[in-house]
Amino acid sequence: MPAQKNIVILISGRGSNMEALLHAKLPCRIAAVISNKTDAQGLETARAHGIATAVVSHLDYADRECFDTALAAEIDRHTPDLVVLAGFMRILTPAFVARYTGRLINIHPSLLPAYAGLHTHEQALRDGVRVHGCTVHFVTADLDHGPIIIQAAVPVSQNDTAATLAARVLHEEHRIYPQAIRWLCHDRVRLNPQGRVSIAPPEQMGGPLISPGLD
Ligand code: NHR
Ligand code: GAR
Repeated sequence: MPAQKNIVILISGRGSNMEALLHAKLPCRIAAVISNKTDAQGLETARAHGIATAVVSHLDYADRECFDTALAAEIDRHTPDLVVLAGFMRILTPAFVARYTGRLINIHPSLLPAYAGLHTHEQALRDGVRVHGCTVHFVTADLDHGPIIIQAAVPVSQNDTAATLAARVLHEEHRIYPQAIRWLCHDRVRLNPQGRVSIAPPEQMGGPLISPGLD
């Protein structure tokens, strides 16, 4: 058996995606959870699971380069094979991203490339899309435009608010993030030298979603 990979999770807040990963019994070791915010709720949850935690506050650094250098130093103490952004809210510098090429992933609450950036659910409701969702992707310097690993789509109802839509998307985030990480732990998914995602066969094709449903 090859040695288990180490993963480091970066959070900024609630940490429900992190918690889904803790409960998923992944074939890897969660070496640490690091937050850029001292008051992130997810830190408590991680500690309750006996996982090492650290805070690297962006407020303590003069600029993004200095913050990212300190963050990388804290991450590297845990010699991670994979660095996982789970509701992490700071844009990372190109130098940071380059250091972890092929080992840095994010979950984003939209069907990328639609709705990069913040307030994705409000944007989707404003546009009147009937299908929305979430995306796990490799992180590149191009914000929210890195190569896509897995996506989940959900229907949008005319009665949705940003909160009800966010909850429907979040439920799927908690399903696809553990799956993506399991593939990475088993070396079934990788970022190839052409900068595209390769998934080792057999790939299971997902089903269609029609929204609103047909009569
Ligand atoms: N960094 C790079 N280089 N590339 C990506 O794809 C990244 C990234 C850092 C974070 C997550 C992303 C998301 O899923 C992510 C992807 C924060 C912002 C943002 O505007 C945008 C996208 C994402 C995360 N952050 C503000 C900033 O000035 C701060 C906002 C706040 O603190 O609330 O960094 O959506
Ligand atoms: C999740 O919906 C995640 O996709 C999103 O924030 C939420 C974090 O929830 N991430 C971003 O918007 C990144 N900019 P969590 O802290 O409970 O996992």
